[in-house]
Amino acid sequence: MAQLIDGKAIAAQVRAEVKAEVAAWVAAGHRAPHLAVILVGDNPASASYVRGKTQAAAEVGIASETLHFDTHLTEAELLAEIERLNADESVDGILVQLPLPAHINPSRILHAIRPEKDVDGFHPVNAGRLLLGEPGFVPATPAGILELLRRSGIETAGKHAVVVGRSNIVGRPLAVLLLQRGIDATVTVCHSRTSNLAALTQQADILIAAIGQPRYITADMVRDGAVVIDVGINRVEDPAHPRGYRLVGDVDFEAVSQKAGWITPVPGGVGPMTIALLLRNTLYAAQQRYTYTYKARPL
Ligand code: L34
Repeated sequence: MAQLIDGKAIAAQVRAEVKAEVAAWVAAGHRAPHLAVILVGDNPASASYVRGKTQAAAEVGIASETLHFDTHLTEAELLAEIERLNADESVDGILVQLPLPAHINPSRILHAIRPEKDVDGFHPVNAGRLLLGEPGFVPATPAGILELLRRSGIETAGKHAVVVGRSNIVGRPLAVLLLQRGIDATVTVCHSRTSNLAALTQQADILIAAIGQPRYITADMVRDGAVVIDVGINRVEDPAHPRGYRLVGDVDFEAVSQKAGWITPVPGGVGPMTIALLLRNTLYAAQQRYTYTYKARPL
């Protein structure tokens, strides 16, 4: 039976650290860090994640505002809004919640955010810095996964990490982070066109599932004692549930938790870490500290 990696508890610890640092920053005479979140349209999941972000910001003393626009907002209008926030000296961090409506080109929007305010780390300048191992903003979900491993005392050096998924938000940046000096994993990246996926996942000491398919990773794909990190947040219909749906990950938790050594639950795993690390990035944006480094050894 796997040990649970309690993302909810670890995220609370990170938030407490951010809260203390924000308090010290403000006590030193600075204004509170300020995050602007842009939400376009009415995707209920996006609205709920954004609420989670602004609520968590308030709890740690970060000022935030949500700019909520109708789904018909044009790309030009959104670009104008970003230009306004780029120029606003009182705004430290800008986040555009994804996905955007189909008529808006997400790259064009993300490229318009000043890299110094890009707390999501999605701007090509920050992506390039990450690739080169230079100081920059690291996307919150991959950074959160590294914190989960580090704070659980899980060794990464010399381990075989298998990342399933190659998105710009999770898979790719995570693979690059795992290779970073001080983390020192050996990394395999798999995706929808990988042949014989199971043969690769079975070799993982650390298996990260970021596919976006409910319960895609089954027990036969996992090595005994492996560390399994489930990034998926899939809503599946469940009439028995008060909300009419249930959240399940990309991992078949029930079966895989019998075999893995460590596992993250959904909900309560990676999701809360994404929010906690966004807050940390926002504090760093205010402090103009565009980096953090990971220690190879646990805290
Ligand atoms: N720009 N877009 C931008 N940045 C991001 O970092 C995100 N992401 C992903 C979607 N779009 C984005 C998020 O914020 C996914 N994501 C996210 C954030 C938080 C949670 C899930 C996804 C989260 O809080 N999950 C909870 C359950 C929430 C619920 O009940 O619905 C959990 O325990 O997993």
